[in-house]
Amino acid sequence: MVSAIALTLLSALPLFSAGRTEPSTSELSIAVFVPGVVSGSPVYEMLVAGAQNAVNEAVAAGTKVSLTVIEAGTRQADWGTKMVSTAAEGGYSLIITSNPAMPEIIEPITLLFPKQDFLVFDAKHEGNPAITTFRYNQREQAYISGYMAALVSSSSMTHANKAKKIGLIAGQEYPAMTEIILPAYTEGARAVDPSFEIDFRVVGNWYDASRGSDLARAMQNAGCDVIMPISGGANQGVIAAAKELSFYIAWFDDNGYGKAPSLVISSAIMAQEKLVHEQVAAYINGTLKKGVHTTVGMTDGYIAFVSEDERYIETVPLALRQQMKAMLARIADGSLALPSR
Ligand code: RBF
Repeated sequence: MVSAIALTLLSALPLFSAGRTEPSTSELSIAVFVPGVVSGSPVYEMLVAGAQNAVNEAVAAGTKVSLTVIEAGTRQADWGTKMVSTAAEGGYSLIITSNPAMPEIIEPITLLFPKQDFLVFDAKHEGNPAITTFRYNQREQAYISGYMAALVSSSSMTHANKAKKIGLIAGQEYPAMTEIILPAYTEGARAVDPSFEIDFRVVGNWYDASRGSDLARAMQNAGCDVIMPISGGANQGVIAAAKELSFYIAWFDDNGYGKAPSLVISSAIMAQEKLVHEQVAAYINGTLKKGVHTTVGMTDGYIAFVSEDERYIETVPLALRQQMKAMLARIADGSLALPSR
């Protein structure tokens, strides 16, 4: 039995059922299945917020729709059974989730519950009418991160060293990481200077902040002056190490300039909150295009670099910001094409 956890950060409590809801037949009931924990993971915080916003809006407009958030926890071996129980409850017209591993977990479940619709973000899957997927062009997202990281690492900024070396800490090794994010981060850095080396390390889970901190320390010791953490709750440990040892952070997924002021040198964001909001609203209105995959990116506004933030302007010198701006303009005008692999 899956437990639904009430997240206190969500304000519209009447819309958020802490336990199992028994919707009337005229009522839409939507579940957000979080494969992990929400707190500390930008992708999941945006997932929940986007769904909540869409439901709030629909309710304000008089539509009967409820939202349940289910945190499946960090034991990934349990996600399949937890997803089966969520579908077996039968009360949810739509189950929403997010991460590249979910379609494979859901695929066999669609055979058991053929009427159940699934909407999966940050994932790609085709050919199953019950599974709708959206992913972001993470080649663009990671390229712009690597570019800014290398600009800072090559600069005369206070905490930059002479080594042409930057780091990336991942929660786990998974195909989107090893085939898209890491290669594109490297590609972006080497566009600044081909001699850049990337120190890539893996936490082994998405929550161990003390291991995140240990890895970051070892990496700084090995010459990394900029580190990009993509490790969920373990990111906290990387930030703590950055504050203590003074190295720079390249933030990924949402705006992270507030995480460690004067040390966070970039925020390469995916507009997951906006996309989830739009697609859940489309589902509620009956206009969601089901059973198809869509990739969104920079030209349509779902990948962006946050440059209009005072903390970025104060931290990163003008000359570097101008180089970054010129590179972003080349992506925008099509002269630098970074199609997702
Ligand atoms: N990202 C997080 O921030 N928190 C997580 O708990 C998390 N769990 C993941 C579990 C699996 C199996 C996979 C494949 C990815 C996970 N991610 C997680 C990474 C996330 O999907 C995405 O790749 C990164 O946030 C970069 O955009």
